[in-house]
This record gives sequence, C-alpha cells and structure tokens, in this order.
Amino acid sequence: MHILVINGPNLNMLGIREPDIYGKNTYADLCDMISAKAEEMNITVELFQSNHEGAIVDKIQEAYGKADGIVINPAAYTHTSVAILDALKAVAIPTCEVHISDVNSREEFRKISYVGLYAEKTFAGYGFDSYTMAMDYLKEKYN
Ligand code: CA2
Repeated sequence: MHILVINGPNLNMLGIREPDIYGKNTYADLCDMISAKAEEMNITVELFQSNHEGAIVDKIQEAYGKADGIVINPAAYTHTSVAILDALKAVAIPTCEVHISDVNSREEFRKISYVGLYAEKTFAGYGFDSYTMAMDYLKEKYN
C-alpha cells in the first residue's frame, strides 16, 4: 500500500510560532513520525508540503494511478479551496482530511471545509496523532 501525505500552507512553520495551538514539534518531527509509522505498518509513504494551491492540485493529479490513499492537511486551503476539492474528486483516491487543532472549536470560518465534502473521514484535534489515525484508517479499510 502507498499513501501520499500532503501538508498545506505554513505547516512548514510548525514549532516556530503558535506552540499553544500547534504544539512545539517541527515539520521535520512530523515527517519523522509519519515515516516511522509507515515503516511499522509495512506500507510506503510520500510526504509533500507546499504553500501553493496549484502545486497541491498538481500533486493530487500526479497521484492518480499511483497512491492507494491520501492523507491531507490542507491548512488554510481547507476553508477556501474548491480547486483542491475538485482535484480529489477527479482522482477519486480514498482520502482522509486531518487537522492538528480542533477546527470545530475555533473561529466560525474554520468550521467550513471544502475538502471535507470529499474526504471520507476527518481527524481533527489530536495533534500529530491525527495523521497516524488517518493512516491506520486507510490501511484497515483499503489494504
Ligand atoms: O489545525 C490544523 O491542522 C489546521 O489545518 C492548521 C492551519 C489552519 O489554517 C487550519 O484552520 C487548521 C494553519 C497552519 C499554520 O501553521 C502554523 C504553524 C506554525 C506557526 C504558524 C502557523
């Protein structure tokens, strides 16, 4: 099984600011944790982070026929991007949406998720564990 993990804008800044919301660990720590989890699960994983909406759309399109699952934290694009939603629908790869923080207990605008209209499951508010929970879910259902 091969899973593509996509992280959206500003998540490369993890650990640098707003530790009260996103924790003290860095993006590199997140990548290490996901890679270790993939090894333990005996699956392969590709990690991708971009601050650019179009680059995320390109990456989703490239996954067509290659990835068995997508774990995506679209970050701010969660709440705005019809383009990312359409790309996910186009490739029709099983997808989980993840968030580090509990988006439903923050500002009103964070309660709206375009990606969530396609994702079959959302894990939000579990810190970095949201990612490993999504990986477990996809493996259990699709491997
Ligand atoms: O909780 C999440 O994972 C979010 O996707 C994070 C996004 C936010 O826009 C979503 O509503 C919820 C923001 C990511 C920005 O990350 C930063 C990390 C360090 C310093 C500043 C921002």
